[in-house]
Amino acid sequence: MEETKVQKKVMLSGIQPSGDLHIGNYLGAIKNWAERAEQYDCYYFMADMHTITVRQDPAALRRRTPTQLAQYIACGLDPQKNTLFIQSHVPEHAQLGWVLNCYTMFGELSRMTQFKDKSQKNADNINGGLFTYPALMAADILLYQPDYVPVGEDQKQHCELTRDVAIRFNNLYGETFKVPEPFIPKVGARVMMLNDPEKKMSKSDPNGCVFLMEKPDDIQRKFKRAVTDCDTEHCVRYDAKAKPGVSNLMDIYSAVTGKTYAEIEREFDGLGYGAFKPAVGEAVADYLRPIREETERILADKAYLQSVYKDGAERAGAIARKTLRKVYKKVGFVER
Ligand code: ATP
Ligand code: LTN
Repeated sequence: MEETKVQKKVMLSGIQPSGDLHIGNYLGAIKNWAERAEQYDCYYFMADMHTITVRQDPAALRRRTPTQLAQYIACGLDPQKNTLFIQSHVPEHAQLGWVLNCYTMFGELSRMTQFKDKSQKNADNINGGLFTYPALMAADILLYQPDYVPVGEDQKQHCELTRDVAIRFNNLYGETFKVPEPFIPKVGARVMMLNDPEKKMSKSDPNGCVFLMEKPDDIQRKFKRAVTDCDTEHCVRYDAKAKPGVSNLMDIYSAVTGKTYAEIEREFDGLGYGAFKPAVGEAVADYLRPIREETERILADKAYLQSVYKDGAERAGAIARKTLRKVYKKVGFVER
């Protein structure tokens, strides 16, 4: 009997190699990628073109991009089964990015909270790229016609803009883009700084981050020092509003152990923060150990990494070219 081939759904996401990956990036995005790598047809890339919206040290960027690839693989993304590539290796991202810039409104871009945050942090370099960045992100996504975009909570707004741009384009020119959905985890979608639980953990603000490559002792030290809440009860209880520090630690602990909030509350009943913080530190250090060791092993083989990103760019390029050709035709560009 002839086997019917079921078309897998497509997932796509990217992370900027603008700093070392931290547990926010992992729990908000990569964990979801890795857990679904078998079920979906997956495209994951290093968003190097996005990083230059903020000044980068070129040597550091050149080093971080393949390191991030090694981390993707170490987190469980098999390059045979997933298309892993570097954004700047597939020129169609920039090409579609330009087209979509012309279908993204000034007002829409002005409302993006990431733009507002980053222009505040980089007041001396509020460049055009920082402002129009969501149009490039829309291109990154729509080129591959994905069903889902697995990201952390902070990227939801950009994903919604992508949907609006896709719908606008489809309405003007007929069905061109699949309209994708963001895929946001239930736990870990917004990991907060350990030293300031009111602020999102962010690569460009390394104090308070726990990095994937950190050694267990350093991880332990950061968790022991984590800011908890100055309430009087001192008990481990989930309440994101009244107890943001402890709730953040509970999110992290839940994500790495699979325990529910109720189970965690029971486990630390009567023990207080003094016992809870080192327990979270230990759980995170244990969880990250194999990822760090595997990353180090993969990083030692430069030729392998090169072969992965070369192959990835070829596979990604083949899909991207098809979509771009369709778009160019629709808007009226003459075929070469
Ligand atoms: P930058 O400071 O350069 O903006 P970042 O640390 O905020 O970097 P991004 O490259 O913007 O990280 O994000 C990569 C992915 O990780 C995105 O899907 C984003 O939603 C997710 N992510 C980033 N920070 C967190 C966080 N604190 N909690 C959960 N997910 C996060
Ligand atoms: N904007 C994202 C990174 C990013 C991305 C993408 C995520 C660039 N292109 C496409 C998902 C899909 C960020 O800053 N975290």
